[in-house]
Parts: sequence; structure tokens; C-alpha cells
Amino acid sequence: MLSPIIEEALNGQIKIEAQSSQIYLAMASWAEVLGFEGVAQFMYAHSDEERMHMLKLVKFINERGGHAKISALDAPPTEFGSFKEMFQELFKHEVKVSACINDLVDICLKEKDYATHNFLQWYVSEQIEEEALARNILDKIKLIGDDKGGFYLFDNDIKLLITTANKA
Ligand code: OFO
Repeated sequence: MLSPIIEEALNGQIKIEAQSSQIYLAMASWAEVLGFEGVAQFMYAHSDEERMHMLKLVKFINERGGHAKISALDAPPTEFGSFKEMFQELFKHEVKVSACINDLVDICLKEKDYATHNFLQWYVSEQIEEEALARNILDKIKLIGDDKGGFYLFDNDIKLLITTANKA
């Protein structure tokens, strides 16, 4: 059984994951309109992944006797400047999400909720991977600089970074 404090904190995380999914969907659409098919595919997959993170929380809360709440979301931007800026934004966002997960883990320890603490370890590992992936992409963009041909190849290569879970 979840304590009201944990239930509320997990419900807050549902909103964060849903918001991440919306932001990445907006990035996917923006990249698609610009004709960058690889980046668009990557971002669509990333958006789906965040929705899966959200659903995992919904199921967990309900299975543990709580009530998962689905709340309204803020509209994400429609333009993201350049791909460098877009991926910088993505990286910053993931760092923020990691901090939220860490706060949640902290609350679980304070509340002595070891089951939820255990459940959250999956998110802790996921955030390490997501931050590393975003950093890796930013390094590649830095190498490309203003080279248009490099961007063409990058758009092609980024499809390879879509995780197998998302290809299904
Ligand atoms: Fe990329 O954030 Fe979910 O957990």
C-alpha cells in the first residue's frame, strides 16, 4: 500500500514523464517538417519511450492500491532553433528529470517505502543511459559544426541510436 506522500510524489512524476513525451513529440514534428527524417524518427521513438515511462508509473501506482492521476500538460514550443539547441534542450530536460527521480528516491527512503524504492531503481539506470545518449549526440553535433554534408550523415546515423525496444 502506498502512503499518501508517496502516491502524490509518484503522481507528480507521471506528469513529468507525460510532459517529456509531449516535448519530444513536438521536437519530432519540427524535425520532420524540416525534412530531417532520421532526427524525426529518433524523437518520435524517444517520445514513445517517455510515454512508456509514464505508463509504468500509472500501472505501479494502481497495482499498489493508489490512484494514478492523469493531468493537463503545458503546450511545448513549436520551434527549437537549431538541432544543436534542440539537443541541448533535451539534455537539460533529462538532467532535470534525473533530479526529480533522485528526489523521489529520497522521499521513499524517508518514508521507508522499500518496494517503491526498488521500483524506482529502473528509472535511476534509465536516466544514466538517457543523459549519456544526449551527451553523445551533442558531442557529434559539435564535431559536425556547420558542415551540411555532416548533418546529412548525422540524420542518417541517428536512426541507429533508436533503442531496439522502440523499433518494435
Ligand atoms: Fe527521459 O525521462 Fe523518462 O524517466
